[in-house]
Amino acid sequence: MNELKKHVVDIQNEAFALVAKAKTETDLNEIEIRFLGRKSEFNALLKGLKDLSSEERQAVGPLVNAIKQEMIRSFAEARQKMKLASVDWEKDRLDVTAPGVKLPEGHLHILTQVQREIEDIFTSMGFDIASGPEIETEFYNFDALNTPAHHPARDMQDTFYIKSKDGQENLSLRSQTSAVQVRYMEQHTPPFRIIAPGRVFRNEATDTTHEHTFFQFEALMVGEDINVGNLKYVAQEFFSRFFKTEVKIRLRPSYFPFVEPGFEFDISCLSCGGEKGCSACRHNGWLELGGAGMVNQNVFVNAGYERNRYQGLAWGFGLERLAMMKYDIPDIRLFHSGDTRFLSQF
Ligand code: FA5
Repeated sequence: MNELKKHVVDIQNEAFALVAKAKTETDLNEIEIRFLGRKSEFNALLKGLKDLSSEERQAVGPLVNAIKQEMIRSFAEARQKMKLASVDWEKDRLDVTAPGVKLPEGHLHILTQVQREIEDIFTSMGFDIASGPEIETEFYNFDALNTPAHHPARDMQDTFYIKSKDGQENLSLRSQTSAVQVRYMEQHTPPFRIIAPGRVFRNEATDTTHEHTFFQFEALMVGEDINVGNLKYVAQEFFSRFFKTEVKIRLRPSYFPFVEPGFEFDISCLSCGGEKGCSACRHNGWLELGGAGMVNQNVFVNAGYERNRYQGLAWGFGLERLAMMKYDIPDIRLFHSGDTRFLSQF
């Protein structure tokens, strides 16, 4: 029995000696097959254990198994050493000071950027920011704004109506941010100045300048001595800062039921400065921007104010149209297209 033990240890020593001398992985593979392979002497010894008496098996079995594990470990260790020896430390060195790979990152949508810019300019002029719901009652969207059910001006804006569950309220997707006016006035006493940016909806066919879902912002300034001069000044200041160039303002008489007098609002052409006219302004020197006017006294009464106590100015502009002018964007439908080739430019 002792002879068998000695023989197993001899095999182990021989294997270890050869492993120590091995130069390449191929050498190691050969030695491994010779000592631990299916046809190896060691394997035959292992298989032969079952023919021994149980006492003999108990005497040598654990030793043979331990030696097998030792040999397996020594092959793995030798392979690991060879691998480390083959690394070119200079070439494969990790330069921890090298700049990393920049991952693509998201950014604010161009309309959000423009909206924030508008908010910054107005808040720096002392305006607060107000908001109202996108699903609006007919009262705030039309009636309170001096546009009752039978009024022909309702046809100016094609509205998406919504059936309310209880049939009590006539709900619609608001067609203009002017809907915020009376909501705000019911809660506040003049003097105040606010802007109300937000999403509006109109049931209309889309083209390069019309969307069914778009953004507007309303400006509303109410006090005891507000006049059209304030409107012109605030507008001139805003547009010059927004477009970063001196802009002239032109008001043309127009009609909106909630203002009196009412105006269409033009700014001098950004491309030609309004001097000579160009293709951007259809050769007339002016760009049409939105509606404005002095708040109709009926609107104040609907908000609970005393008639003729206050005066106010109001205007409403399309946010996309402003962004299109500033960044020379040819088609309004690009904003909501989700096309990253467009969006990543801003
Ligand atoms: C109004 O919505 C009035 N509430 C504006 C107003 C406010 C007048 C306060 C007086 C006092 P209008 O329907 O013209 O007006 O729209 C105003 C602006 O919204 C337009 O000049 C345009 O810039 C933008 N706009 C209107 N319809 C669309 C549309 N379908 N797609 C994109 N922008 C639009």
